[in-house]
Amino acid sequence: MRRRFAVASLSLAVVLGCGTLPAAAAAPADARQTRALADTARSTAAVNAPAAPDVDVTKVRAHLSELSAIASRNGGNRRSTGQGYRDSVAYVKGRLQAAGYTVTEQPCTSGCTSGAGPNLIAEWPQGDANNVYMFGAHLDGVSAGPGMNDNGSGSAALLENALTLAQQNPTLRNRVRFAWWTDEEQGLNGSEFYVRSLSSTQRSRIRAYYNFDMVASTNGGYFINRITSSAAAPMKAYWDSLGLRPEENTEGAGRSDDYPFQQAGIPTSGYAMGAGARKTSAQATKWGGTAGAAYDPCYHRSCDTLSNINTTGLNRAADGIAHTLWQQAVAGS
Ligand code: DTR
Ligand code: ZN
Ligand code: ZN
Repeated sequence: MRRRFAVASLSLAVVLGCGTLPAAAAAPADARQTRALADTARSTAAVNAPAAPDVDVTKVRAHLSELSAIASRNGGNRRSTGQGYRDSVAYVKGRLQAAGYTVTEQPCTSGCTSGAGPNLIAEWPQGDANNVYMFGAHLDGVSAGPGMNDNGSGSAALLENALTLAQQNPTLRNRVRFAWWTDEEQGLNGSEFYVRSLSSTQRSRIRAYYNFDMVASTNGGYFINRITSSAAAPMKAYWDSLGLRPEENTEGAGRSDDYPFQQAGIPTSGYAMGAGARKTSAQATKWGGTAGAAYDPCYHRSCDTLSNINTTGLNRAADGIAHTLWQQAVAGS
């Protein structure tokens, strides 16, 4: 997908005050404030960011196949306390390191289930470290099954985005950090530990956190967390450009790893296609699928396998992550 987004440059013009803040410019103090605002906007938002590359959904599916094989070798699951989770961490870490990332395993030393494996954090060493855009997904699953949609889907879409960024290596204006969380299924424990581990200065550098949990539901919808927020704007612009008419992720509110960031006052958004809640008839008319049935009929079940993946939805999420990352962090002309 290689489109230019008029909507992004329009809203940037408003932020920069291109002819839109005349009153503020009149008084010297306000002029200083206006300049400061413009400087902030210039340092955080990409001006004419180049179009994001297409993220290859075949490669995203290949990561899912690896996670599926890992579950098969380890009793059929990737729960945070098991070898299936630790092998998942090793797989993602190995791929990231081979691509040139600085990767950190963060042991969860409080609040996690006893024996839970670590969070995995990877930062691309380019761009302004004072302006961090963070993208995360939980890598653990439930005990009942291999957890392909929940949340191999978000984990794999994120991994292929990280590898695509490394391969393209564009000039970055802002910093990009990726996270794969442990122990989400027992209470958002890994992400909560991470947010608690940050100093207030480190927290204030995170301009937005984007979460990806269940982005390939077979009877899914197109949901965006905090859809009207400015953090959500590039996520929404991309799905709007595909004519998907996304809705607020009401089902997932407070139920995934964006919540600890939100509670800490960090802007959040993300994509989801839905879990155990049922699709309405209006949604089935808009998006197709079965009204009255769960968005993901295999939610937290043993049938959450490779067959439980909506490849079209997965592709749209992976490409929208790239669009958002490019808009927020890649340098423009
Ligand atoms: N993914 C779920 C949390 C969850 C429940 N409903 C939704 C809807 C959309 C996204 C996420 C969720 C879990 O981890 O169990
Ligand atoms: Zn989940
Ligand atoms: Zn779950």
